[in-house]
Amino acid sequence: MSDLVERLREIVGDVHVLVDPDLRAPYETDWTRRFTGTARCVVRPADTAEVAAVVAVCAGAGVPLVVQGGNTGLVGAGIPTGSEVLISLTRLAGVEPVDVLESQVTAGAGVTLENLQRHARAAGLDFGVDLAARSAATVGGLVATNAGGIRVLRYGSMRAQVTGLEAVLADGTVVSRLSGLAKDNTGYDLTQLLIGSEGTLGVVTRARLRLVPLLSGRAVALVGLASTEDALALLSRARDRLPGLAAAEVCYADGVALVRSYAGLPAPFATAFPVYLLIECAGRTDPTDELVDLLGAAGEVGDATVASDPAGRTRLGTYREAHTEAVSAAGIPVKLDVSVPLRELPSLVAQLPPTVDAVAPGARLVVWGHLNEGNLHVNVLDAGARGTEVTDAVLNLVATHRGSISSEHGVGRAKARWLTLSRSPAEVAVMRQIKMALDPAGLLNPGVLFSMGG
Ligand code: 2HG
Ligand code: ZN
Repeated sequence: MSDLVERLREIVGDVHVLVDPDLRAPYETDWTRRFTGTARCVVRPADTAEVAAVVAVCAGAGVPLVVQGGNTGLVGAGIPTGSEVLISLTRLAGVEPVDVLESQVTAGAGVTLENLQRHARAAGLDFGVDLAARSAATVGGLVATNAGGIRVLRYGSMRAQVTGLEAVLADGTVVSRLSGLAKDNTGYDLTQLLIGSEGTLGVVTRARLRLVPLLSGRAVALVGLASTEDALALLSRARDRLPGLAAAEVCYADGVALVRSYAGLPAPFATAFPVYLLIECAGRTDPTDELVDLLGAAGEVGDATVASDPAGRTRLGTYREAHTEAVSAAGIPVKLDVSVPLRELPSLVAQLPPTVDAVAPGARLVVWGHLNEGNLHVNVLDAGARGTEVTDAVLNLVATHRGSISSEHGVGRAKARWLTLSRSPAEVAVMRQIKMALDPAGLLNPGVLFSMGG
């Protein structure tokens, strides 16, 4: 056994260094099965001190590292390429008692979103980020990718929830800022720099997180509409008239049909619609009436159904939330996650089918997303060997609409070669300088964000 593996075993214990290919396998392929690679070994440290020691040993040996949380990422950022040691942070699963006065909590990088939500709710509070992968996605991964999800409309993305971080830098140094001060203007904000850096600048080990009020009054409406324009018009009304507006999620007929056959769901309405909008309202009291009033007065609404009981809300939410699973059950998709200014959204939606068809005839396009942020999840099934062409065509189309090539999933390895469609040469140069300053040997997540040699 190599000297490096022996030293890693001394740090974390024999059983937490996985060398056997069968034991490594679950860490080496992503959830979609699209990204796969080989790690020298998988290391499972238990705490910050062990993470720091692992990083220091690898840095001393000049061995690159890949950092992984719940392995729910969608851009290949947590998957090794061959020579790396993979650090899995799932054992950093400790969470401190909720600080109700500050409305904050400190959680380890390995705490799942679901456990964090449960912990906050037990203290009468809630967490401002929610997404479908909640049972496996971890705090460290949410921070590293600046995760978005369905509540961005109300609470902002992960960046807005983090008041401080503890992280291990590329040489093993620990930086810690967990006091959670609401006001703190003392120079560069390293916390915000690390958020969304996709494991390229440091390994997040703990996060101090802001909590939000627990709103038990909830109502969900599924609305059938004729067009994306109508969905935007209804969103605009909802923003104006619904103080409790909590989410506005868009999906389309093809995706809903796929979800229905995957989940065995009935048609939501007697008539089929091209576009569906899921609107959620939340408040301290039941917001059903305000939602029903709005829908009754909105000329765009083709049909609508509203639920305020938990089972009914989940039933309606499934038409939207099961999209990712339904797509994955149908094949290995090309997954793109883009955003454009809202006024560009209808034309982007209209141009996507011919754009994909031109480079991958016969491929199946499934589109859904977070309407308020102009964020579309563009999934393409049956693209065969044309995945790169599909990615290239769609991301270039998005760039012509002044959009972003990654709205919430990150750049990872999947989009690294297209980074310049969203970032100017001057911005990329600054980003590279920051990377050089914090990780001069390029040991943290090589190939993520910046393409290798590019
Ligand atoms: C969602 O909003 C997630 O459903 C996953 O961001 C999107 O699977 C996808 O492409
Ligand atoms: Zn999303």
